[in-house]
Order: sequence, then C-alpha cells, then structure tokens
Amino acid sequence: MGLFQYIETSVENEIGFITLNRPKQLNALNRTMVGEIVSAAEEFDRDTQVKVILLSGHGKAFSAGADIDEMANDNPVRLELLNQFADWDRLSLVKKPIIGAVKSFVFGGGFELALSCDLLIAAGDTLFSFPEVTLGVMPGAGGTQRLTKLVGKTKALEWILTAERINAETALKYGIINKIVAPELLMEEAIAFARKITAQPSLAVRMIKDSVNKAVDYSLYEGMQYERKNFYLLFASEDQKEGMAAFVEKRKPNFTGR
Ligand code: CO8
Repeated sequence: MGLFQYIETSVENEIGFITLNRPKQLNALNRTMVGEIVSAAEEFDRDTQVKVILLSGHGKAFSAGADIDEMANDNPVRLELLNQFADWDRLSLVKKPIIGAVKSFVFGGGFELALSCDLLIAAGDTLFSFPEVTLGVMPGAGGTQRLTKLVGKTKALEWILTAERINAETALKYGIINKIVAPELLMEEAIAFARKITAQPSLAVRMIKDSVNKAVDYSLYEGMQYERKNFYLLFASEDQKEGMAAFVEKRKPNFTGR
C-alpha cells in the first residue's frame, strides 16, 4: 500500500479500511486526498486479502465537503485542465463492495463520496447536506445525479436548492443509507455489517454489485441481459460447484473465491 498524507489504511479480517485523516478540517477533501482515497480503493480492489472496503473518517465528522480554501480561486480553464473528477470516475470502477461508515457532517463532496459507496451505515447524529448553493456553486462530483437517481427529482431538487440538512432518519426513509447505529458503535456495527459480506463467496459478491449497479444506468431489458451473463459466468466458478455441492451434502460450504 502506498504512503498517504491524508488518509490511513489497514487490512483486518478481509476488510480493507480507508480512514479519512484530516480531522482538524473535519476531513475536508482536498484534491490530493481524493486521489489517495481512490488509489487506496484500487489497491484494495487488487488485494486478494481484501473482500470488502470500509471507508470512514477520523475525528468528529465523516467529511465537511471539498476543501473550500483550495478551490476558492479556481477558474474554469484550470478546472478543465485539472480534470479532477476523473478520480471520482475511477472510484466507480472498483469492483469490491465499498461500505461507508458516516457520522456528524456529511456535506458537499463528503456527501458525494458517501453516495459513491455501495452501502452506508450512519451514526444517529449524522447530517447530510449539499451546501454548495450557499457558496454560489453546485455539487460537481455526482451529487445532482446520484441523489436524484436515489430519491427522485422532487426531494433531490428541494434539498440541493435549499442546502437543507437531512438527518439520519430521513436518510433512512429515503433509502440513502442502509442502517442507523449509535454513534459510539459506528465502527463496530460497520465491521459486523462488512463481515456479513466477507462471509459470502467473493465472485458472486462481485457480480451482484456489478449487476445491481447496471440497473441504475441500463433499461430493464438491457439490465436483464447483463444480469443473465453474470449469472452464467458464475457457473464457471469453483465456488458455485462448492456452494451447491455443500447444499446437497447438507454441510457448510468452503468458499475459496475462485
Ligand atoms: N473546506 C475547508 N475547511 C473546512 C471545511 C471545508 N469544506 N469545512 C470545515 N473546514 C474547517 C474550518 O474552516 C475550520 O478550520 P479552522 O479551525 O482552521 O477555522 C475547521 O474545519 C472546523 O470547522 P468549523 O469551525 O466551521 O466547525 P463547526 O462545527 O462550527 O461547523 C460545519 C461545521 C457546519 C460543517 C462548517 O465547518 C461548514 O459549514 N463547513 C463548510 C461546509 C461546506 O460548505 N461544504 C461544501 C463545500 S463545496 C463542495 O463540497 C463542492 C463539491 C464538489 C467537488 C468535490 C471535490 C472534492
């Protein structure tokens, strides 16, 4: 694993941990930090010791958004040449499930980072918001698209136009998060959640993530065809043979991830 300045990484029990580490700035995301998050996720994606990636933040909050100091003097040409959002695109190519464990402020780019995760566990004190409008801008790392696809146009527009802070209960109600947990149990609960996935055969997990994500972009017909190919592909795996043999023999399967 590469050396990082703004994040910490570790591997334990088949979980690859990525922890945002700029707590004094409430984990405000500068460009280097986003690059580090993506690089770490890509390394974990290739690491056979890792089955699930768990993204969280040190300190009080998950992330208060993009680093405002860094972008205050930006101009369109510099932004075009920087092409910083290409990093965010790479994150969506990661094949292993990414679980976000979020708390307190999940604002702006921090909310977009959370929406880039596959599953979200939130502490009861979590507040989600897109405050960009109050800065004279708008979400730029997928917020207007991902939130709208998730909750529909009506609420997405209301929340992004007003910068309203959405609490964990509302986020759960609208399907933004999977689960609310007590703040002091956030990591424990997120790890327990991750372990439920690490216990599954990893090729099937991979194909499920891939197929479900296609439902967001594809028509139903295209998505069904895509699902079918992934279903067929899994019959080339040893884990399919083992899983079904174990069922027939009434024993626990021993999955190898192949
Ligand atoms: N950028 C830079 N520094 C920040 C940010 C930020 N987004 N958020 C907090 N900080 C810093 C503060 O400046 C402060 O630093 P210092 O101690 O040196 O003064 C420190 O973190 C602690 O913050 P506060 O004292 O403000 O803490 P409070 O608990 O009083 O308030 C808030 C917390 C409400 C979260 C407040 O900090 C706040 O409003 N922050 C800004 C939130 C915001 O507007 N975020 C959206 C940014 S725009 C964006 O995300 C665009 C995304 C598109 C591109 C994504 C690319 C990465």
